[in-house]
This record gives sequence, C-alpha cells and structure tokens, in this order.
Amino acid sequence: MITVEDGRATRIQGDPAHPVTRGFLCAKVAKYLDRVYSPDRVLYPMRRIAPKGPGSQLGSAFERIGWDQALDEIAARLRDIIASHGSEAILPYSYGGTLGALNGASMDRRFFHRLGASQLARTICSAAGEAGLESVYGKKIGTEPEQFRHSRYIIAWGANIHGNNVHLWPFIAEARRQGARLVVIDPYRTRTAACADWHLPINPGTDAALALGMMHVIFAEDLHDADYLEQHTIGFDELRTKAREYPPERVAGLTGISAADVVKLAHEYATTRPSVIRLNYGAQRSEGGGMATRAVAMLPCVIGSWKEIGGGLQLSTSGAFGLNQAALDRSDLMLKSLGRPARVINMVELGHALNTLSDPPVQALFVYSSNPAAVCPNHNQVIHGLRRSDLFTVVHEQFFTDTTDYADIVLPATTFFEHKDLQKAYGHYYLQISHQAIAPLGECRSNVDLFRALAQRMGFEEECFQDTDEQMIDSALKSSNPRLRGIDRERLEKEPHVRLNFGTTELSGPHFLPFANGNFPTASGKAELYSESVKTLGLDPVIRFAPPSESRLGEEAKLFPLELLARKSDNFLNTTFSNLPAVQEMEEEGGLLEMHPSDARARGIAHGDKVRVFNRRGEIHLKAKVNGAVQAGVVGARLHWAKLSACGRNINVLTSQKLTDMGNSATFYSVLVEVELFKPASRSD
Ligand SMILES: Nc1nc2c(c(=O)[nH]1)N[C@H]1C(S)=C(S)[C@@H](COP(=O)(O)OP(=O)(O)OC[C@H]3O[C@@H](n4cnc5c(=O)[nH]c(N)nc54)[C@H](O)[C@@H]3O)O[C@H]1N2
Ligand SMILES: Nc1nc2c(c(=O)[nH]1)N[C@H]1C(S)=C(S)[C@@H](COP(=O)(O)OP(=O)(O)OC[C@H]3O[C@@H](n4cnc5c(=O)[nH]c(N)nc54)[C@H](O)[C@@H]3O)O[C@H]1N2
Ligand SMILES: [Mo]
Repeated sequence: MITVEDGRATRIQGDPAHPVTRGFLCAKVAKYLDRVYSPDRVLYPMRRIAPKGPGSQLGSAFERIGWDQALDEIAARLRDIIASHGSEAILPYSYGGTLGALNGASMDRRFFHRLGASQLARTICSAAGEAGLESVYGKKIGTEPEQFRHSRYIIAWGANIHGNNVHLWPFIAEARRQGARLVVIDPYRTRTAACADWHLPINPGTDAALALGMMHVIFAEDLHDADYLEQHTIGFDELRTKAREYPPERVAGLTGISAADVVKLAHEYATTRPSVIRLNYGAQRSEGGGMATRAVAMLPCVIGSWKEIGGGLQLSTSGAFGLNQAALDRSDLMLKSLGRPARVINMVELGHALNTLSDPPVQALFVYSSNPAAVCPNHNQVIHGLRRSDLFTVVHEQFFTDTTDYADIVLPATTFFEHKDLQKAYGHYYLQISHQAIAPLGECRSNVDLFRALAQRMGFEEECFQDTDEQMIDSALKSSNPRLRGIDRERLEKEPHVRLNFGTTELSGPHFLPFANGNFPTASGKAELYSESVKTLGLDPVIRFAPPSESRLGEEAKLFPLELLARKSDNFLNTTFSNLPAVQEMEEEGGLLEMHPSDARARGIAHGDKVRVFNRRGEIHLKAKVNGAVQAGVVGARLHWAKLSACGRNINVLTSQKLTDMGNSATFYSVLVEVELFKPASRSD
C-alpha cells in the first residue's frame, strides 16, 4: 500500500489483510521510496556519445534525446539489421526486473515475435528445478505457505528462507512455537541455518545422493507409505531398487553428512508428522540440479505426506495460476512473420552468443528488466561481447547499471509505483492487481508502453499492439484454468487480493491439499518416480546421482580444489538495490570471500587479507573473511554490481556457462576455484 500526497509517494506499507505477507515488507522493499526517488534514476532517453565501457553516465558518455528520436533511431537500426542479417540477428534479453504478468511478458513478447527475432530461453534462475519438479508432479504446485504453521518437522532444503523468502518465516516461527523442528540442508551457514534446530552442511551438488540415502533408510525400515505409493505413483519398485544402491555409509562419503545423521534425518522426516520440505532454487543451481530436484520432490510421495495438512513440499506454486499466456505472448506472430519458430538462444550462454554465434551473429541486443553485465555467468566473456562496436545495444532501465555501461541507447523505465500490472506469485496462491500510484517520473515508460510505441514505429498493424493494459489483463484471465473461474478484472480491481479457486473436491477445510488423492497433472495422472520423458533426455528414468564435474569429486579439483558458492546478498534482489545507500548499509561490506580457517591457514591467509580468487575463466580480488559460514573445501562470495567493486568485476568472472542436466539452467553453484594471498605481481589479466 502506497500513500501519495500531492502526487508524491510518501509511504509504503504491507497490506495487513494479505494472508501471506500480513503487513510485513522485506527490508529492501521497505526502502523502496529511496529507490523510486533516487537522484540516480534514469529519467530520459539517451544516446551514447563516447566509447562503451564502465562509468557511462549522462554528460560524459550519453547525451539526452527525446523519445521520438530514440524510437526512430531504434526502428531504423533494427530495420537495417534485418535487411543485412535477418531478423534473428536481434536478441531480446529480459528477466526478473519485474515479475508482473504484463510488464514481465506481454507486449514485449508480441513485439519480438512479430519482428521474428531470436527467442530467449529464460533459464537463468529456475529452469532445472522446474524441469525436475514437473518430471515428478507435472506442474509447479506445492504446499501453501499458510500450512507451514501446522507442520511439525520442516526441512529448508537449499532454501535461505530468512534471507530470500521472509514471508514464509512467520509461519515457521509459529510452528516452532508449537514444538516443530527446523532442519536446514545447505553448504552455507545462512541466517536460516543459524537459527535452525539442526544444520546439515552438505557438500554442494550432492542433494540427489542425500535424498536417495533417506529413501534407502525409509524403505529398509518400512517407514514408507506403501498404499500411497501403489495408488498414486508409477515406478515405486524401480525407485526402491535404486535406493538400495545408496546405503548411509556411501551417502556419507558423497555428501559429507555422517551415516548416523543420514539415518537420523530419514527417521525424523518419516515419523515426525506432518513433515514438510521447503525446497528452493539453491539446490538446482548445480550441474545435477534437475535430478537433485527430482529426487527431493519424490520424498513426500514416499512417506505419503501429501495427505496431511502441513505436509508435502513447496518449490513453487506458480503452476496453479494458469493465466492465458498464449494470448499475452502471441507466439503465432512469429510463425506468421518467419514461417517457422525462430532460433532459441539460452540466456545463460550470452557470452557465447555474443562472441561466437554466426548465421546470423547477434547484431542487436535489446535488454530490459535485466542486468546481464552483472548477473550472467562467465562475466569476462559477456563483457567482451558487450564491448563489440558493431553490436547495437538498447537498455531499458531505472538506473545506470553495469549493463547501461555498454548501451548505445538507454531508455528510462518506470518502477512498479508508476505502472499497473497483474501479479501472480510463486510462493502462494493469491492473485492481485498492483495499481499505478504515481505518475511516471521524468519521461519514464513501462515495458508495455515502450513496446507498444516501438510496434507503432515499426508499422506493425496487428490489433494486439493497440491493446490497453486493461484489455491485456482481461485476456490473461480468459483461461481454461478452472482455478481462475470467477476471477475477473472487475473483482480484482475491487478486492486487494483474490485466492485462486480450488473447488470443493480438492479442499480440505480451508486448506489446499493438491495431491492428497493423487491427481497429479502428469500424463499418467500419477507421480512419476519413473519417467519416460526423463529417459528421452538420455538420463536415468528414475534418478541417478552424478557428481558435478566441477566439484571436489571431479578431475578439475586437482587444479582448483575449492568449491565456490557465488551467492545472492540477503539485502539485495540479485543486483537490484545494490547501488542504494540505505540498502547497502544493511548489507555487510561487499567484496568478501568467506573461508574455513583450515583452508585459510593452509594458504597462509589471515582474516582481513586481500586474496586472489581464480580459475580458468578469470580472477577477482576479495578480502578474506575467515569464519564458520562455510565448511572446509568450500568458499562463499556475494553477487553485486561489478562497477561498484574496486577491480570492476564481480563474482560471475568465476562462474561458468555450463548447463544443468535438465532445463538447461545455470550452474552458479558448481564452480571450482583456487585462492592465494594477493600480491600485486600475481595478476594474470
Ligand atoms: N534477499 C533476497 N531475496 C531474494 C533474492 C535476492 O537476491 N535477495 N532473489 C530472489 C530470487 S531471483 C530467487 S531465485 C530466490 C532464490 O532463493 P533460494 O532458492 O533460497 O536461492 P539461493 O539463495 O540461490 O540458494 C539458497 C541456498 O542454497 C544453498 N546451496 C548452494 N548450493 C547448494 C547445494 O548444492 N545443495 C543445497 N542443499 N544447497 C545449496 C546456498 O548456499 C543458499 O544459501 O530468492 C529470491 N529472493
Ligand atoms: N553469481 C550469481 N549470479 C546469479 C545468481 C546468483 O545467485 N549468483 N542468481 C541468478 C538468478 S536466480 C536470477 S533470477 C538472475 C537475475 O537476473 P536479473 O533479472 O537480471 O536481475 P537483477 O540484477 O535484479 O536486474 C534486474 C534489472 O531490471 C531493472 N528493472 C526493474 N524493474 C524494471 C521494469 O519494470 N522495467 C525495466 N525495463 N527494467 C526494470 C532493475 O533496475 C535491474 O537493474 O541472476 C542470476 N545470477
Ligand atoms: Mo532467481
């Protein structure tokens, strides 16, 4: 809720009536006014007048131009590129800046589809986990947050709830007041781990082995729910056979968790009921991330906890919304303009795409709602590509980010205070309209307005380019999804939030129990512990644990023996907010490398020393923080803007473009490095 006085927003508050957030805002959004009214906002369209590179600001690197001029220039450049290289030489690049249904994916998609541009596979965050989860359940559906208060045993699995998902925390606190236990499975001692009852520091990338080890114990001791498995799953026998290969002793060798602890975890999980798992996307940012998710997702089926209020698992709830995305996207326009689907470029492989793709090469990059110069893996290669003088780069942004440093044209973007949108969720089941609270600052435009105007400049005549925000909300809601029945715009304009309609058959009192009676939205209608579609990927149709090639278990560890967790900051949102002084104050000093005392000692490194962290892809200079946050063999660092660091780089200089086993996602947490004391002469680049 935003208070506006004389056209200026003066206060932001949570909605106390919202069943999940209950009036509470996370620390960074509580400072959102600072962001909206920051003196550093990009407020006008701009054109580059100096070479691309760090420190590009209005005045020194950009001159102010009008919107008409900006749109004309973009349209002309795009036309030229289409004429010389074909439309697939144009690459849109967007991700999480806004998650609104309209500004996230609607007019922009229509525009690039109509253009016949290359398609972007938006995989950087969650694609491996989504593929793993869907391979078992069919859709991204899970336990609603409100039910966590009824749980007795809560496992936070690769999930930094206290840091990244604070709205779930009060429900967990409530459960704990009633005696529930919280267990954290995370190689890093997060804020969540620090306040848990039990922290299991697992070796990165070995979660599938731990899940199999738990199943081994559960099956061996007959703690599984044979009825549920027989009625509602396929592949029970194959899974049981597979789990036999993972006795606790073997699992201990792989995961670093003792055999006794594997047994204890399996016992407690199967017998302290109801037990629930909050799996988050941390565990899938690893080479075997799809399989890891698949394995963990099977656990509630094995113990039948889907039948219980406060049981089950939550990775994502987004699969329940079922908006009419086809109406928003209009991918049919691509078929019309190109006669076939355009080539697909994986956003994780931007470095590769900008530097090595031919036929056609990428000649135009159109960035909005993303900061690829900071968030993409293999930063050095990304920057090398962005520097290309023959690459035409447009960036639609709120701030002068790492990416605007390489833009030819910068366009000013609204914040969510300044535009209307339809908001779905991936951690609860409520839909809402977020209303425009204030007029756009300066000459800012929303993503929807930008692409509507650009479509007009390009002479696109299809009616869909005239759609108003309201018409698009209507079409999004016009869906065959029964859970949207009775939810229309009129209602959403009146009610601050609306719960999805779960019907009477699926309801258990006020609770949504998605799989209490099976009914999995898979082809077979059952949970697929054996999956033909996984088999077609060339993977084991049940589960297989394969250690990441970049892990202590692989060959590369001889040269680079430390596993790096290139993590998010607790108080930023990826790189958003990292330039805001009020938010920076909440975050510990940036540029730290967290190390275990034994690893530091072995390298002659003391707390506070400057260190060089390196691998084949690059190097970065950080300050050693020798503490108990990581186990021996693991180091940790945080993501932020590259240009705010002394060496002008960020931790993604070390991460790789290697893709996950399923979903072709990023492997930010399968990275090997070596660390040494920094000597100015030791620089290699
Ligand atoms: N404050 C804050 N909140 C955020 C964000 C933010 O940047 N800051 N980002 C938002 C976004 S985009 C996302 S996707 C979500 C992500 O939220 P989470 O899914 O919680 O994601 P991460 O922080 O990437 O990873 C969670 C934990 O997984 C651990 N981990 C790493 N490797 C492994 C492994 O192999 N196994 C296991 N078990 N754990 C592992 C990490 O140490 C980390 O503590 O958070 C959202 N919320
Ligand atoms: N090392 C490492 N790298 C990571 C991760 C990690 O944990 N470690 N996490 C990965 C994950 S999970 C994710 S989701 C990605 C996130 O990658 P991005 O989505 O690129 O994330 P942000 O850094 O938040 O950048 C979003 C940008 O969009 C801008 N923006 C916000 N709203 C709007 C809008 O309405 N319109 C426009 N045009 N712009 C807007 C913001 O100012 C911001 O600069 O990063 C990934 N990269
Ligand atoms: Mo993400």
